[in-house]
Amino acid sequence: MGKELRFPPGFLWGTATSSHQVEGYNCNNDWWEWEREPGHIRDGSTSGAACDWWNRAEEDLKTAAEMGQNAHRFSVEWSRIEPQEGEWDEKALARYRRMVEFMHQVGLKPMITLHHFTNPRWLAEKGGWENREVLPRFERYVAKVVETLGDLCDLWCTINEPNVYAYQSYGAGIWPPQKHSLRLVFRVLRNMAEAHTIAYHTIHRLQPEAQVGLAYNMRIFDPANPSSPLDRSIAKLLDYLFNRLFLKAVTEGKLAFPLGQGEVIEKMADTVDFSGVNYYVRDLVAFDITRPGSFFARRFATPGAEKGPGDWGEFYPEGLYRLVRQLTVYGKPIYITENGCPDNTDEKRPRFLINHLVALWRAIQEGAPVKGYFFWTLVDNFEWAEGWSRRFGLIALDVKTQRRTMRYSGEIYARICKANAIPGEVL
Ligand code: GCO
Repeated sequence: MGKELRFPPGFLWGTATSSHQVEGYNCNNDWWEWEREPGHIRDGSTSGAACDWWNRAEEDLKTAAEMGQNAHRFSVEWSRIEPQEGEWDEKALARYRRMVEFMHQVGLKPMITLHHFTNPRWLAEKGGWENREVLPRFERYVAKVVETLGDLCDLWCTINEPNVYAYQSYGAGIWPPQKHSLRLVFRVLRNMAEAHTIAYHTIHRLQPEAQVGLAYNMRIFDPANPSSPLDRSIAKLLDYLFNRLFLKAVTEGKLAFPLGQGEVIEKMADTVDFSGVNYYVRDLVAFDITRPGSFFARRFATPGAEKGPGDWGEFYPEGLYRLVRQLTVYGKPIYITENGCPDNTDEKRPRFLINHLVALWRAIQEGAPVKGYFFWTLVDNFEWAEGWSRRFGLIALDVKTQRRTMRYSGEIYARICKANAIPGEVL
């Protein structure tokens, strides 16, 4: 048994969710239709009622608060509040207001994500994120949300994981609109960087005191053989393309190659008030001449290391320490906007959670300005193309009955949140 590891006073402890994955019956977005076509979702499932959050959010939020959490990250579903272009669903907006009011009632500070992978169908039909017309449309939507909820929230993530969205939807083509073109990946990323910039300024115009950032997915890429210059170069390239290129744009204000040709974009510089990072895994990277389509990279987990199913990657708690240390150079407050693991039986999650928090604690001891941690996720939810086959919750969900069962990892997290520390006996 070790000595307890304390976190700074006022540290935010939460969980993260996203609208389509939890609310249920989001039938006006691009995922809803796509899920129905055979072959798209691994287990043939659909989001359906999801966690029935549209009706049960309060029940789950109450549980989160009882677990000692004091914050919650969630997303607003664009297709719910603007089901047809330019037509607002005031009832849906009022529902979000009630949800956020409830968060305050039970002591959860809200962090709102404005775009988390799904798009209104009308937007997708007009070319979605490929089409620059998305920019004024996103601006109008963001303004509407901030006008409606701004008095209740001052922590905003504009876009969740632009890098993952662009790659899965336009590169790997395993998410709608299922395209395979690197050219489109970079076009979408450019549009997202501009949309982020516009959202940043729109939010600040309406709410000068707001804290605006992104929830940005970062992965550790280490050379499989550190003494091989080729492995090292490929690992560095992936790190640059995936982890740095987009953040460079929104901090330095210019589109470096291959996002652009180095052009400076007006008002894009310094448009993050905090660094939000979603961290899950590491990949070892080896040069592989047979894989030109994957930047000549073969990616795998350290032999013998704990990893997720399929191509999920290696669980590597030290990576959280390393990323937080890297982000410290931006000089902004840091939030871990997501961290978690696919584990249907909860065998690995308790250790995963504790080890990542120990790594985070170490970074904080060394001066990293980390202000909060959001575990992905509270209740098992609809895992995109993996459907219900991969479970991420601290609480297990029986999808048919909507019954919730607290997992052991949930009990551990509750002890940590309540103590604002990792208690010695769990170390
Ligand atoms: C993400 C996603 C979540 C996923 C989680 C597990 O931002 O990557 O926000 O939607 O469910 O990451 O894969």
